[in-house]
Amino acid sequence: MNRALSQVDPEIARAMEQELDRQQNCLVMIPSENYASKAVLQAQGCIMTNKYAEGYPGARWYNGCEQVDTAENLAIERAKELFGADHVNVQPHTGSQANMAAYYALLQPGDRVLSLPLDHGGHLTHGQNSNFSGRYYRFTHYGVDRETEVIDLDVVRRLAHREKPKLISVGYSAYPRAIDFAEWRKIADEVDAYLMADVAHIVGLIAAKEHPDPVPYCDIITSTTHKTLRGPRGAFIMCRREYADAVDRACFPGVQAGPLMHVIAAKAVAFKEAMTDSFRAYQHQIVLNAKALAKALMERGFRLVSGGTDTHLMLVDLRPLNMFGATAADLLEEAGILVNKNSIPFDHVSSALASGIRPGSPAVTTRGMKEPEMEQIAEMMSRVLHDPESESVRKEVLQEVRELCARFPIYEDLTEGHCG
Ligand code: DSN
Repeated sequence: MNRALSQVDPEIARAMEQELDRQQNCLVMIPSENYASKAVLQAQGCIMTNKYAEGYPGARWYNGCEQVDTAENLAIERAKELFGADHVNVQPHTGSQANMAAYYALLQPGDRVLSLPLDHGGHLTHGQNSNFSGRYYRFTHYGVDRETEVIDLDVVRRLAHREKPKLISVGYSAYPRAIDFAEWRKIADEVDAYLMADVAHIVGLIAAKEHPDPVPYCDIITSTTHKTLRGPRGAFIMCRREYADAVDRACFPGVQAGPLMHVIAAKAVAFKEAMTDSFRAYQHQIVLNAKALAKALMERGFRLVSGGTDTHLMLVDLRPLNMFGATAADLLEEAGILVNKNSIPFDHVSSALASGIRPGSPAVTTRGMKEPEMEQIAEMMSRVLHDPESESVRKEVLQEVRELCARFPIYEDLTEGHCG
């Protein structure tokens, strides 16, 4: 029972050790990834994983839930305080399941929904054909404008009046511009639709008031906890008081059964961390760093979709370099820089190749990097992508990345890839 992981399963222990090494020695520019604190990691690896707790605090289907009730109540109360929400459900296992529960709470199969499609920056669960959302609900999509590459609210308004959706979805995975939720509320009210925000990416910025607040304007808000919020891998839902019962019933027993109580405990820790001045300063720096990176990339000739960013991420259009996003991501990985390929609006190639990449600043900002390092990263990215034939350039950059990473350790007191 008490043997160490490395004794019980040396192969997994070794993979974790190497993962720690990888995370320490590369630049994570994937905007949905981050480094959770050691406290969050410890909570996520705790004994609450052993407990079944279907139901909600004070009303469980199993006995022995006193301590997990404490954890869940703390998570709920902290999230309510952090965001000023009427009601919070912290049980969704993932962002996709939070969205599934949100639709389940407010819609019937076949209801109409208006959303941004995946290839313009939305998410699979925003009505993609191969996803449950596209199968069970009737989605109509608005897109970004071909010229400005931002969402044109006049187009959204016209579509809303034509389609009369039951729910309008706002909030995205690959859209670099701020969202004016008050304007979206007006459109939703004009057609008597629910307004739902999926803030999985920007939730940390919202908590720190670095992005407009959806809470006063949206009926329901879904989010992950592991991106800019820097918590454990998971999700939660906020909603207006009148939808509280529907949301709770949708999460359990609607789309999930046993909640992951160890992850809920870690969510409580993350919400507590997000109430601190240092978290607010971190979110402020995320935005400064993203803007600095965007500017430095544009100065080196890269075209950014919509001309820049207001948030933590940006989309780089690689068509002028005659390069696929998939190729760019592989070249950069060889040089120690991790980005993800990403379709750009009106892309002519498949999403498996994609014409863009989606760099972001949350993880490198957690390491303590600031504007000068963003300039250095842009310079290294430029050297790699402007000279794709040169293996020696990638080797040189890899060496520089290693040196930069050594100056900004991720977990000073962690020597194995786990906290136990
Ligand atoms: N996979 C997430 C992202 O990278 O944005 C969205 O679910």
